Amino acid sequence: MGRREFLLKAAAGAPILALGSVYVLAGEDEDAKARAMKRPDGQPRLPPGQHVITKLKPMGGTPGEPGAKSYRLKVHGDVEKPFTLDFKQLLGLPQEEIEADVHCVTTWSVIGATWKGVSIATLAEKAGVKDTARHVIFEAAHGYTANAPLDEVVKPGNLIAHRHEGRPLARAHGAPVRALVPDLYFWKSAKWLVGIRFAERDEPGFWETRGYHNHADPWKEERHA
Ligand SMILES: Nc1nc2c(c(=O)[nH]1)N[C@H]1C(S)=C(S)[C@@H](COP(=O)(O)O)O[C@H]1N2
Ligand SMILES: [Mo]
Repeated sequence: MGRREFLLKAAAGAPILALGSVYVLAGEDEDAKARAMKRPDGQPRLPPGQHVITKLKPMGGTPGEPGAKSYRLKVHGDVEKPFTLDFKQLLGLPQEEIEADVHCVTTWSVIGATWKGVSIATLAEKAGVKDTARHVIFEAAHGYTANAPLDEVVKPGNLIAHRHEGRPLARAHGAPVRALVPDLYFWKSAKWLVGIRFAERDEPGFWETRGYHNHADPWKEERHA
């Protein structure tokens, strides 16, 4: 397909073939609709500089162990009762199914996908987070980390997710378990999650030490430092 045809199809919202996978560039209509919708906090559903696509793009990274059987999640740091959960124990905690939008710093957004998992607030409560904790460090396979303020992580709508769109999470998207912090750019949502560490001091993570913004609010376009 030539560039012109590609652009015409993209503008018409037709499915296009990109890098071997089919993505629907949902088109300007969908962008305008999502921008006109308001969130409960009054912000537009689609943050500035973003456009809507219909499904997650696999954005890479080095996958962790795929098996649910050997999976362990460590909840530790500035807490009274650190603990480790296997996958079965994670499923034994109260499960939440939510609809959440995600916003990737590369300018795509997915609006209204479903996610299932355990609320990070549930894990924080179980661990007994100390008053001195101010930050959360997500720890993933192969040393990937992402940091975020405690009060923006321990709140409703943030999950340790193991299902997406009614199916187990795909390996490319972090199976068996990833973080989901939808109100910050998606790089904060660590895939192949192995630890949640509560910390007194901030600790900029993988992308935050490579030029990305430490906070990553999509409505403020906190893309780069
Ligand atoms: N462990 C790990 N998690 C990660 C990454 C990574 O490289 N390793 N990349 C991040 C980035 S930059 C993005 S945009 C999202 C992409 O998630 P997706 O591939 O499911 O779309 O995952 C984030 N989580
Ligand atoms: Mo990214």
